[in-house]
Amino acid sequence: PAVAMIGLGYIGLPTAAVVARSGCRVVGIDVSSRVVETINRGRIHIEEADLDALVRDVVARGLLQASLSVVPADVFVIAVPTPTGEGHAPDIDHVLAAARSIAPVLRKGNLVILESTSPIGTTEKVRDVLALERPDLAFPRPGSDGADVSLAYCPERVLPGHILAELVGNDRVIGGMTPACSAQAREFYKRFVEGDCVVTDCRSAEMTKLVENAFRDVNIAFANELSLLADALDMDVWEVIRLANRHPRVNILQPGPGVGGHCIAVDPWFLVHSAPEQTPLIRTARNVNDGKVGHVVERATAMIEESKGPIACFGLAFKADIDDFRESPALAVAERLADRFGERMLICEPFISELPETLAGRGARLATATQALEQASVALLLVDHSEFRGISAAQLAGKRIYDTRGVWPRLPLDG
Ligand code: SAJ
Repeated sequence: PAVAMIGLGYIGLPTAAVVARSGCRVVGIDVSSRVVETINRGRIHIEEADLDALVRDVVARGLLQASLSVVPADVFVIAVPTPTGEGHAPDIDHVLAAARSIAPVLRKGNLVILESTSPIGTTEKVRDVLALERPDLAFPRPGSDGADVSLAYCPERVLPGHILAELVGNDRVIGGMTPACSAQAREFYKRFVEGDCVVTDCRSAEMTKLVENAFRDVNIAFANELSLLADALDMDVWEVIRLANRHPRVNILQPGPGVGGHCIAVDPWFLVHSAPEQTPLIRTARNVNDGKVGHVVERATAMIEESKGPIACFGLAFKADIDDFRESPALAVAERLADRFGERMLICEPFISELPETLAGRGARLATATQALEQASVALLLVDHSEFRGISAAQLAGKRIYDTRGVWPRLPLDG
């Protein structure tokens, strides 16, 4: 089949490339002319392992091309951002705009798939938008047969850094508007997915995606709460979690400076927003994780006030070995510390060549890990990038240390 991928971001581009590799002709549509031009040159605009070689190959073979405008196709896949707005309310404007953009080229027999993480009920809203724009076509409704166009919600669930492997290997939830829609969508995913393609209805699929990320957020919040408790009692949270996880039915995730990225820090709000009264735990987990930044700033400030000389901050990204700074707690901590101590701060971040203005403007300087370790009297680990994991006890000796990720060797001087 001919496939149109709407949105060529962190999910859309790798998915388009993998679908193209399976032998489909794919046209990727994006609103950014820079993105379209980059891909048509066989290049990529995001950082993701092995994606550059794959895109170069499928573009060279004529299987993938990018375009600013929507073209007719057999399958339309929508993978556009769904941010939160005022009061953490979900914003599905990009999804509805994508639906409007494909409406004019829709034909009988087409399949429309929504992959964007979305509040429960969004696929039905997409259907209503399409039905309004195309009164000449019959769209599916649960419990009735005979639609001209099929519609399904099939959430992406790939981990940044491992996207290409997980796109193929992970199980996939296929939520059709009707069983016939599910069957058609399943056939599409079977072309490139080696994991199981499990069929359900679209609302269950929408909720499943949100639940997966909320589960992880709640588990990390538990770990972060334990880290506050351990700090209050002057204990080592990493040691306690490591030991507790030796129990066959306990699996606690790792504390850190907070939860970042555009998924786990955002999606649980979609659930809270759809039933605020019923979701105190999910909301509290969000607040615990967001609150961790303040705790780290407070503890680091106390340590910095007791010392003189440069302060080294290791990492700004939202997690290890990633060039993504969206909702990054590490960046938030560094910015808040820079308000008071900017002139003393040396920032190590292997994924940037220039500091953001929020830090540079407050006097902070970019440094290599070696430079920072030579000069600093306080070392603050915010992101466990591979490069920082290798820092030795000898390199840290004589400094005040705050390791928010629990990866550095423990020293007697540990804060
Ligand atoms: N984090 C911790 N402690 C941990 C694990 C993570 O503090 O033990 C922090 C990270 O440092 C980071 C944040 O959580 O700031 C999120 O990182 P992550 O690696 O947990 O997840 P993401 O946001 O990169 O990707 C998640 C994944 N969801 C799940 O694992 C349930 C991925 O499979 C989803 O596809 C993705 O969200 C998405 O797009 O929704």
